[in-house]
Amino acid sequence: MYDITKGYELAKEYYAQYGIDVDKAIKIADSTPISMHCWQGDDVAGLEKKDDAALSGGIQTTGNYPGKATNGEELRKDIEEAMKFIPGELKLNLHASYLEADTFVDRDAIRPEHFEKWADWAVEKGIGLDFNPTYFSHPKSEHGTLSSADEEVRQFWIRHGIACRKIGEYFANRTGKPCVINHWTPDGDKEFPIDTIGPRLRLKDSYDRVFEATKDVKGVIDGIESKVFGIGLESYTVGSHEFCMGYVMKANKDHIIMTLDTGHYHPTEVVSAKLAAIYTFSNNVLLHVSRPVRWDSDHVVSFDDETRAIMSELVKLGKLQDTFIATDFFDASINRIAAWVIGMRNTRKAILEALLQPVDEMKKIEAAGDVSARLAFKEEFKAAPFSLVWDYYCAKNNKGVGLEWLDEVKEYEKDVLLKR
Ligand code: RNT
Ligand code: ZN
Repeated sequence: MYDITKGYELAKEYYAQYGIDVDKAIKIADSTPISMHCWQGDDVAGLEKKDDAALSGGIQTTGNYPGKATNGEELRKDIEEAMKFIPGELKLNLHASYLEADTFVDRDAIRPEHFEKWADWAVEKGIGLDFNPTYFSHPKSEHGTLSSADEEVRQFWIRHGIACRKIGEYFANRTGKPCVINHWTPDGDKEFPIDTIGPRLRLKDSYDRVFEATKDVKGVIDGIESKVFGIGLESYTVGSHEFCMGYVMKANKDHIIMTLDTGHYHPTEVVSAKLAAIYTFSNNVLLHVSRPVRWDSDHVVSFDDETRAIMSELVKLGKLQDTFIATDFFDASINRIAAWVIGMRNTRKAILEALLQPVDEMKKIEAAGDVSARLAFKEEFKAAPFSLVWDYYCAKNNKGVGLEWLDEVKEYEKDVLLKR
């Protein structure tokens, strides 16, 4: 290993030339919560006691890497293993399908007690919990959920949404941290339907009912996640971007916000370019950081241009603290703990890098109309000695420098995962 402190001192000097305070950037990056999704650990299978556990709703995990978690204990153990190598403030993001009960409990009957083990675990770790209703992988979700024309089915899912908000409140009370709930429905159609507004009016009414019935719930924030299309539902999505944005803006409630998933737009559309428009009208945004490869493939988050552009935009907007950052990917073709570690580290890396630019100065340059200097500044920091700061940060937090984590995860694979 090279001399990390020496590298850090040098990087500090480099950034100081531009008036950038590296230690301050580290502090902010470190305290920005990232909500790690539990579902990377078992390919979105969940822990419900039912025979038919097939993933549905137009999302898909591909790959058959051995060793996935098959119960709550294993999943928590795997999450703990990943956490050894993920620096910074964390939350855990659970789906309703990760309940733990001795017998099958249907989605409209879930209660806080079914999540007690998760809450105990989070309290012990000192981390917050976020939550998601599971409006998919269920016999009643095959022809629409909250937008279903079958009133019985629609009411079932409304009850599920209501139950989830109460569980969110329980999490907030147990952990002392707000619980961010993400509402995503897969509802859509393989062919373009004749009636395109009926399902949307029903989805709107369903959300209204969920929120009305739980209006006294405290400590919960609700993201409404839009999508362009799902597999098998290619032609029409009820919860489109326009629908969700319309719902959030019309609701005009502080706790109802937009969820932007980086894989949920047309291939040339980017989330980084949408943030400012939404922040013109909203105080918060929920982000699902993912990596779409040609479609919403949910590859492991990469330290790529778009992830960096999103974090950079949040810093420039001054909205890093107002944005709930969550990850959402599921790769079954590699070691699942490696997937978490790589994706989470990349997300944190992009946050730290974004904080190492002279934003105030760049704003001044732009306001003065110096467009040449603006471009020069934008380009200059792309090759800055950022990795020296990142390595120092990981070392200081004892989370493994460089690829140090890899050997340990491989050991864990040999000792634990392959024995399952
Ligand atoms: C699906 C959405 C949604 C899910 C999770 C499992 O396209 O992105 O957020 O990935 O709820
Ligand atoms: Zn998502």
